Amino acid sequence: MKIVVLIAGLALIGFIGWWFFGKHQVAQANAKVNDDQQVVDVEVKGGYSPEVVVLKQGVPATLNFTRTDSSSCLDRVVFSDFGINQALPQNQKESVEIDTSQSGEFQWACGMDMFHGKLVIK
Ligand SMILES: [Cu+2]
Repeated sequence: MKIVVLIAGLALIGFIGWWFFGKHQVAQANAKVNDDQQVVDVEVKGGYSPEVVVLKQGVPATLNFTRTDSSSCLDRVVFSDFGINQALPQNQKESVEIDTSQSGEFQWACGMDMFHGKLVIK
């Protein structure tokens, strides 16, 4: 009987550890850089995937947003630092051009500022 309790205890500790550390992982993607263009695909479904996009400074960048979520909450994407506020029709790939001349971290959000993503330009 003791061994069962011990195994159950260890399993629980393992589960808590997995849960705890799992929570801290954020989907991140580095842009694929070809010659003088970099492109990242972002899926919009209950948030943004990836949530953090790393871009190379000085290389023109395109983010391709595809909203598969039917929620109207996510039907616009706003990059306030870049003056971008673009509609995202459902199940359609929408390209957003990003000026990468400045390095830094820039947030993007849905039209209501509820869901967020982050650009890291370096
Ligand atoms: Cu929203």
